[in-house]
Amino acid sequence: MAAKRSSKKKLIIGSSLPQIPWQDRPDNSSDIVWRHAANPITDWNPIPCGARIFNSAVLPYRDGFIGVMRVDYRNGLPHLHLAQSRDGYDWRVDHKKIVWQDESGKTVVNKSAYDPRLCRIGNTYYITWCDYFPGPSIGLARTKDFKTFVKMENALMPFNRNGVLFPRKINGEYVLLSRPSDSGHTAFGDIILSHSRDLTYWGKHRLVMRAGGSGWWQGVKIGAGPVPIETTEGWLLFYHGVTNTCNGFVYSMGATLLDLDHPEKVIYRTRDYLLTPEKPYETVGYVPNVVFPCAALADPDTNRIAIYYGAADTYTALAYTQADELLEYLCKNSEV
Ligand code: BMA
Repeated sequence: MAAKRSSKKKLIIGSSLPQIPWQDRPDNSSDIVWRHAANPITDWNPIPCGARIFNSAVLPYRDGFIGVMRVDYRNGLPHLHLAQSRDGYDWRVDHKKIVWQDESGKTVVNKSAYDPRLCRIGNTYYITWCDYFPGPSIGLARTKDFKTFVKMENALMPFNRNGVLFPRKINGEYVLLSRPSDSGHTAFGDIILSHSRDLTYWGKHRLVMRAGGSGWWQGVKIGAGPVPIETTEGWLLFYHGVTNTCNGFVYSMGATLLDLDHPEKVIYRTRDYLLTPEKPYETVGYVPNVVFPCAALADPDTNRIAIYYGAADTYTALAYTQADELLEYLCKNSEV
């Protein structure tokens, strides 16, 4: 799995990541996105207090990787736990949940927290997640050392899910993607973005993409996945698209390319899904038929991208793609 260096045109903007988790596409596959052969990388009851770890966030940190994991407890409530890994596959997950403090250092108690995303802006790491306000809303916290976590003002009020920050300011402002929803298993949802100068007050809301399109896989609702990857061609955003069946929702993954300076402008959007529940760990579990991407690692030197996704609300799994092939595919197979 050692990274082979490549002479391909560099598309991804960012720091080299030679230790990116990686497997070449299997010889018998022509898929644009392919699964890690040893999926899933977490199993049922992974830590004493936790029944399942899935829909989790990962970033490179020091000489390995750091994770903010969604851990669902045996009482059904989700919480966020810190995790560390040398290789991105084998995770040491803290047995205690992350403790937040407010700006004055006082402990903040959360009823629940789920679907985290982890975003580095400069030397600060921001966590966004679905917070209990009451009702789902976008929680926001920062840390510099993964020891002290400052819970900031909630970015957006209920009901809202899938808050995802861009990894740098755009035109001098922070930008946050989100998906306004209801308090339950929302049967609608579009991706919008909001701007802020100080990460406290958010406004200038813009519609990015609506659910729907020519296929059914993203017809009910869509939501941003991992933190967008900056490329020379635009922001590459993986997202989930949901369809409804007689047996309930099915969550698949697509991708879109957003304009670098005006990310509410969609350049391309996948017509067909890139990943849909097929494997037993995706089709069978606590909630069957879910693939839910929450993190992506990218290596500019090789155009490699590793995507972490939750499978069946039970497992953590990995998939891979090549940025150059994916962008070409997006261009040729776009809704837009
Ligand atoms: C969504 C979120 C996700 C979950 C998905 C499928 O509404 O709650 O955390 O993976 O449903 O159950």
